[in-house]
Amino acid sequence: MKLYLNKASPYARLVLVVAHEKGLAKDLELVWTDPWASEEKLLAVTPFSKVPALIAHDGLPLVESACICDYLDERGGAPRLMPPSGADRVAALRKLGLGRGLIDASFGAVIQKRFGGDGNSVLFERWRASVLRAVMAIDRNPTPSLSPDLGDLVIAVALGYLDFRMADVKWRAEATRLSAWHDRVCARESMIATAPEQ
Ligand SMILES: N[C@@H](CCC(=O)N[C@@H](CS)C(=O)NCC(=O)O)C(=O)O
Repeated sequence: MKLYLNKASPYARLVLVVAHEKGLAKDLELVWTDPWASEEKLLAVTPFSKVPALIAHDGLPLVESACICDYLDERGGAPRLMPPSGADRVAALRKLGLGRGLIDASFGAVIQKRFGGDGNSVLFERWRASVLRAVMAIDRNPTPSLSPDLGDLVIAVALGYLDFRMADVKWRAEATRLSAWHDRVCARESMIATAPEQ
């Protein structure tokens, strides 16, 4: 399988974390690309020129991080990162929704600042406010687990992205329990191996 990615993307990092957790990292050929440059090699795989994108085991492309994570979770066999049913699944979905929302809001704010021209734009302020509210909503939930399911991993990646790209958001002072959990979950091999870079 081929994974198209870059070193700063939280969406690509999530897919790579899942691959590590499922023991599939060794089966991935990593293709580093700049999605903003709309390179031919990436456009041949995805019409959106976004990372992550995967060439799956059948030789065909798969896009969108949620779809790729689902595919890898099934392909890597049991135990599943996404609980199949019951209260565990609902809890994982709850975390997944908040974690994905946090990635979307923080990535949106970062991109707005980079391409929107005016860092104080309405959209930037709106997404930044969502980021702060989302961290507090996650902190109000039961502490994420150190035997992480997919929801926990999304939250770990989302908070890592805040540290990487929005260091001015002092979330650790506001959410100390979550901060302590994040330090510990970041000691996992999957998180160390995928730490973001400029
Ligand atoms: N919904 C997509 C979002 C992927 C995404 O926006 N990736 C960014 C990098 S973090 C990208 O490639 N952006 C290039 C662009 O929007 O043109 C997913 O979950 O995979």
